[in-house]
Amino acid sequence: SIPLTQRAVIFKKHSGKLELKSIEVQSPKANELLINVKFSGVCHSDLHAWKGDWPTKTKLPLVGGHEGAGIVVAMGASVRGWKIGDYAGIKWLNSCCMSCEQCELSNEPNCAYADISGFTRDGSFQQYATADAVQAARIPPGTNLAEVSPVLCAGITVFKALKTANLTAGNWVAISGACGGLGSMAIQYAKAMGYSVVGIDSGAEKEHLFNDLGGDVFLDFSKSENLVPEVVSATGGGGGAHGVLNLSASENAINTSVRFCRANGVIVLVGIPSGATCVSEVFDHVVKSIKIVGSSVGNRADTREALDFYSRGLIRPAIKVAGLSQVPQIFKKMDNGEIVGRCVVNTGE
Ligand code: 8ID
Ligand code: ZN
Repeated sequence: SIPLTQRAVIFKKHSGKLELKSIEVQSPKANELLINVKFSGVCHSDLHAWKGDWPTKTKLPLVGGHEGAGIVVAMGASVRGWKIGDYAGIKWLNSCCMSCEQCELSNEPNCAYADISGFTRDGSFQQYATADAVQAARIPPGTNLAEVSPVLCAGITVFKALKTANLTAGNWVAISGACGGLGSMAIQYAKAMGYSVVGIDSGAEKEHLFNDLGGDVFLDFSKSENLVPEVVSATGGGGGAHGVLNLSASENAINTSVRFCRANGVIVLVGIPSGATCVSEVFDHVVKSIKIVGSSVGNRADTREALDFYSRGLIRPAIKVAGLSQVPQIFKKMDNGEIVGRCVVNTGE
């Protein structure tokens, strides 16, 4: 049976107290599932939402979280194709309009009417959360819900970013922010897609994780004098990586990364440091004919495909599981760049 109240991490104002409180369980609207969230990943976007440091505004008070994996316990009258007991995922894109030009072209994350979990609506840092049944992720029965949760944002996002980089098997991809939540997934998707990986991050623990996950060359930004020639030489001297993913929340990292891309390569911007601008020297940009493109999460097909990599054992999220009550401590470590892989919270602890 579904309880009337539940545990949630909620905040009333930006950078304010993150309270573990008992709040009401919502009823699903006609188009929605009610999902008993078992585990939720903690994404750096949750930290941005708590700080309120992006131009778009969150709802307040807010329950954050958008990597929630759980079980369908109720659904609205117009839901089709789901049944009680199915495994389902709460994603960043909770719903979109499905009728605007962007949705029609399958660019669902770019819908102007997008409703965002843990941002414009309450998310997965609670035991029961609602999700539009059309956008909710379908997770196969028997899946390890703790392990799959980071696929629901980090996995989908980096998989779509790699598709956007438009590489060929054997190409080099440079990943800046390689051993945080997104990076630790990107290394594995990139290897599974047949690419060679240069990872940029810092510290011995992250270097160890990078090697464990099958990365090829690790460069420590805290020890490097100049990353540009180091990436160029690590990638065989052809002028840099064929593709660059920027997965860090560092403006400096972004502006360095545009300089180690090979001619005709693609730089994909994913991390969103507050107030940052991307600076690319026009001469270089033109003469090397590089492309700098943004990429925001993924659509339903990207979701299905990213989950399929996990189900087939091609990727294995590097998670550390903690209790829901640990969200404040996790945010603090994340702010200091100290998270190795992805932290996942158990909503029951
Ligand atoms: O759809 C999207 N575009 C999307 C989806 C999900 C997340 C965008 N994001 C954004 C987040 O909002 C955040 O801005 O991607 C960024 C990274 O999210 P994350 O992977 O969840 O963050 P993390 O776990 O804190 O990892 C960041 C890594 O970057 C490294 C850190 O050491 C950490 O491992 N890093 C930093 I800070 N500075 C660096 C630098 N100068 C750096 N790595 C390389 N060079
Ligand atoms: Zn996220």
